[in-house]
Amino acid sequence: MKILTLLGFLVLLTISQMTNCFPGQFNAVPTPIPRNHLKPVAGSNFGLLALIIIIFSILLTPRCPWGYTLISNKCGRFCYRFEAQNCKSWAEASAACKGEGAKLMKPETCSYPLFQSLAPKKAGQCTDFWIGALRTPPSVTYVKVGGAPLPSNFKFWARGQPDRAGSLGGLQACVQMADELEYLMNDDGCNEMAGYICQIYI
Ligand SMILES: [Ca+2]
Repeated sequence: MKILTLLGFLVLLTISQMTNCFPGQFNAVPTPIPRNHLKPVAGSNFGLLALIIIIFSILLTPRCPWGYTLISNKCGRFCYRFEAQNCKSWAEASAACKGEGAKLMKPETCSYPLFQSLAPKKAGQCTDFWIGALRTPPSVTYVKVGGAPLPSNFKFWARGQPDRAGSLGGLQACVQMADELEYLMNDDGCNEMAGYICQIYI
């Protein structure tokens, strides 16, 4: 919207220069312009307008950081990056994303199928991927990064998950896309080592 407002202003400014008047002045009696002066002036202003539009479009268009891919879908515009070589704990993965100005991928209905389809192709040394959701035991409620609740009946949980399993009793508290569960969601121990997905909304 800011870009449109700016471009609108620039168009108005250029038109006003070409016509020698501003909004509200169009009803004034026009001053005859010598024919031999009109064409060069209009041409130079259009060229200037085009140049300004190109420069501002380049400067103001949001871009993804290096290594990220831009996606625009029902969720909005965002950049994402899979990390499948440096396996980390959930907290380490979250810190790594923050260091890049991103967050762990937020599980949302509008984007989960995309990530689910990409995950098998992105898998490397790490085959599971941490995403942006966890709970704080003894609470059994999962939350997404940002604090919104992630219901236990969210449609992308794998069958039987979240089970809050763990050898010490219910310690699974961090959410991943699990290779062995067709990249549906599983809660796992937060210190397990896995890949991760960083995401930036722009
Ligand atoms: Ca589990």
